[in-house]
Amino acid sequence: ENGRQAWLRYAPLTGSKTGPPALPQSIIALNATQSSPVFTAGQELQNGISGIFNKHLTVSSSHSSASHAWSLVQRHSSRTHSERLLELEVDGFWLNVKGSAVQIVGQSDRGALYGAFEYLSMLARGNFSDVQLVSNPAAPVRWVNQWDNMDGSITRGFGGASIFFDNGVIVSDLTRAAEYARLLSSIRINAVVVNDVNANFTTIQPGNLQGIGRIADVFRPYGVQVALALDFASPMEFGNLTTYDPLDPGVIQFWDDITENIYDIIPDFAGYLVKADSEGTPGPLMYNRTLAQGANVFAKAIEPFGGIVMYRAFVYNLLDESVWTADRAKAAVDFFQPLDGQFLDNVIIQIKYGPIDFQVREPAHPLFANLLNTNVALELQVAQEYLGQQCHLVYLPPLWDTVLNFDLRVNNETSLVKDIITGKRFNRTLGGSAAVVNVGANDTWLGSHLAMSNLYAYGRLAWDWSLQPDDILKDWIQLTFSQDKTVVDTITQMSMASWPAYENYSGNLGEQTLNDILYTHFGPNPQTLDNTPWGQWTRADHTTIGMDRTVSNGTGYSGQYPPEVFEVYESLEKTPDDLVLWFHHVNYTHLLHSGKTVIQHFYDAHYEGAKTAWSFVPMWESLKGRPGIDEERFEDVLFRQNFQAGHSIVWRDAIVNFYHNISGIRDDAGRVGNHPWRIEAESMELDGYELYTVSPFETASNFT
Ligand code: BDP
Repeated sequence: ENGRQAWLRYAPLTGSKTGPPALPQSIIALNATQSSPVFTAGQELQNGISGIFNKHLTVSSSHSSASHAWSLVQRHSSRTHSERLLELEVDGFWLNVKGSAVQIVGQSDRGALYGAFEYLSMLARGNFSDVQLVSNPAAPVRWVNQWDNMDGSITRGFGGASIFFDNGVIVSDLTRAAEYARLLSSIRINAVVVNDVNANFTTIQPGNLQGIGRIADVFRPYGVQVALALDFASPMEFGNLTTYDPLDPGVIQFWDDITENIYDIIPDFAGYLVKADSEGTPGPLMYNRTLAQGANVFAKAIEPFGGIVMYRAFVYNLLDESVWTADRAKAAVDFFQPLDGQFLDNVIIQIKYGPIDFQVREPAHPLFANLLNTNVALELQVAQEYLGQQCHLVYLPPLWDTVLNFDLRVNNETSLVKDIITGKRFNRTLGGSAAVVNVGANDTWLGSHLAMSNLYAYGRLAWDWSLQPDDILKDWIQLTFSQDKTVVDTITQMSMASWPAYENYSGNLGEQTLNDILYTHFGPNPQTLDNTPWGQWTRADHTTIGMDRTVSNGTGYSGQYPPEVFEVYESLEKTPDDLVLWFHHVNYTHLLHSGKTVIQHFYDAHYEGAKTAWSFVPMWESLKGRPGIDEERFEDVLFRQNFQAGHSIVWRDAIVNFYHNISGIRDDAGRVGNHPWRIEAESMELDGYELYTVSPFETASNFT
């Protein structure tokens, strides 16, 4: 059990009380050509049933006399099937289980495959009930973004090298790419951007485009389409033009030609992702063109082929010194709101969940409330860049939930972020989500078995944003480990406690993640937060802390929200504790709604968070030998939980010492600076070690 099969293990059922269900005699995959997802569905059902029940079923592609069969069809015909099929929307499926007679009908080829995966998921979880289920996606765009680079590295990759690229080209062995497509398809992801947003023009050079075509070929049987991130300056860097001005006829021609080449090789190519004018990347602003003019060049080129353009809202000028003193959180609305309505219909603005950058807590991005005539999508990060880099267990859906279910009150009406991104709130036809995923060549994919719950949950949510984080988790645990109640309950408890714990020991009250912002984005380094162009500011001094983002006294960010939300955030009194330092600059002695002072909250939260992380070790240990908890994965997870437990103490002590030193305010509970049981490195005598000045000093064992 090395984790490579993730949640698609199809292991024999353990801990199930009921016997096996009445199983059909054969599988009929109707109209299935070899590279079609319907064909894949037949294979997957065959493998799944064989793994779970040790029963081998034949697969055929035409109707036979078998009465107990699965039929998979590409498109429904209302003559032959129930009325409910009329409810199917794009990519939807119908699953009809009546004992041993099972029908799976997809609205499209991949819909049929989704239905097969759904049926297998039920069986693998020991759910043998009859169902009649119509399932449709919340939105058409359910993408993942790889941040893989052509040299084989992965930006913020913590799970090994790229499964797509090496040494400037596409790898010859795409076995892992096909396995990844299988995982994605089982959670109904329909497209992957295979290269990093900080794109390199070499990806679209002819030789590499052929390679991208090979990736598309291994993805196709799983109904997953390929998309590419573009380098805005390619016309100059590779097209030999003297400009990349989006309105220049030569540049327009360049993108038209590239697009045509791509579709020649990949007829079902999904579209482009564009990071422009962001952190120093080239973009239309270079030529005083608007972001809409930039986006629309790609949109026009790709429109005849049915492709779309995901244009990222993560636009700010890192080199502009004024962002150091102004407020980067405001940049996206400042840039995009005036352009609302100017983007073509096949452009989607891809917006991170918060206005800074995947922090442990951020308010919902105000841009969601400012684009009423433009398609939008949500950008999440399965990669735990700021959230422990897969060395810490942090189950992310509870964090995502704070944004998805946030009511932005646009025009004083209910406007949940989840209804805005699906297009429902403002009647847009295109919308959805993308998640940054850093799977790599490691057998565990993400470098950590437990981190895979985040990828699984992302797909499930992208299909249905109303699902509850703990329900998704339980499905994942059953598929990944077993149905054993102790296993399910324990991992659920650990996972659900993990994001609050991480927030407690890494950055509270909306100060963001207090980690090393200059380089690693890992581990505590609160000193690096202020005065950087990245805008993760806390504005802490000896007596006060927090960023005043009010209209009355601060940066004016709170004014980017609709009136009802603005009124809450503008007021120190009304702002919830968990975002108070995001919006307000207060004394360390300011009393929170909880009745604690800010500084005492820091101290308590850090001790509590570390204690929770610590408790994960005995919880995990208690699962040793239980059904589904094999030795290999047990040891691997234990190693990581021990690391997290230790590192949470590093976090705790670094942060509480930092604020203790800077504020000079003592901890009511007398813990900070008081470690009677601790053996300092300085008191040890070890051969071969020498003293070293640790920076920042707060992370050292005894300040030296
Ligand atoms: C930041 C990452 C950086 C990405 C950037 C982005 O550190 O590597 O390029 O986000 O989203 O969080 O473009």
